Amino acid sequence: MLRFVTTNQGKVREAREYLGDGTVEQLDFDYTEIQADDLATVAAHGAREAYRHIGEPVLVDDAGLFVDAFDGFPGPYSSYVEDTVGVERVWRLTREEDDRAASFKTVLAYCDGEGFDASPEPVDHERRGQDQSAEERAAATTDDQVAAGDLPVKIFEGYVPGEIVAPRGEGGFGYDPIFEHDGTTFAEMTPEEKNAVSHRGRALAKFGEWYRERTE
Ligand code: ITT
Ligand code: NA
Repeated sequence: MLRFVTTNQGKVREAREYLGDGTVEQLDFDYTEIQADDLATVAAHGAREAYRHIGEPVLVDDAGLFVDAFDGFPGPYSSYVEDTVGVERVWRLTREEDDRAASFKTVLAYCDGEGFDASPEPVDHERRGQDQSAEERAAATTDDQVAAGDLPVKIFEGYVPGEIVAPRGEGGFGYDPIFEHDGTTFAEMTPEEKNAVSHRGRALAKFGEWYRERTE
């Protein structure tokens, strides 16, 4: 059984919607979120720690909201900013800007203690995501990768562009009410509708395809 390592029920709902009900179990383990300015480094670290803790296959999901006008802030600090500034005030800050473009990104990090076949070139995650436009970031989120480090960790990324708007909708979680994609906020979508276009849905799609082959 695959353990989805998160304290966030919303993420688990979306993963189940995507991967199927009986395939994932939540592991409510609060791994150490190291201070790093990119999601993949944080997620890979978390996956190793969670795997060492439980000794079974784990999937960690580290996500962030990147506001273009703020050079990608809050990005890897999205959780902290939600708790301190709050979603409503992120909207009010962004409202002052002419450019309200933003994007969501998810990094899934998988670890089962084994190595991986045909590993692609390791990515220098420290350098990624900085000084990049939304287009460049989108282009950078295509391939799965193996993170450098002691225990092998496989990385899958998902990205979705959108715009920050006044809060609308009751569904979803986190920043969903202020994130609009194609005229609809994520909080106005059903979980299936959100998964069909979201950062997490895209990352889960790549992961799911790969994982089914690995476990066949
Ligand atoms: P875990 O680390 O335990 O998985 P978390 O909620 O802290 O749970 P993240 O660090 O990945 O997860 O999330 C960063 C922030 O972004 C946090 O405030 C989330 O609520 C928010 N977030 C993540 N995915 C989101 C999504 O799909 N829609 C809206 N907000 C999201
Ligand atoms: Na977190």
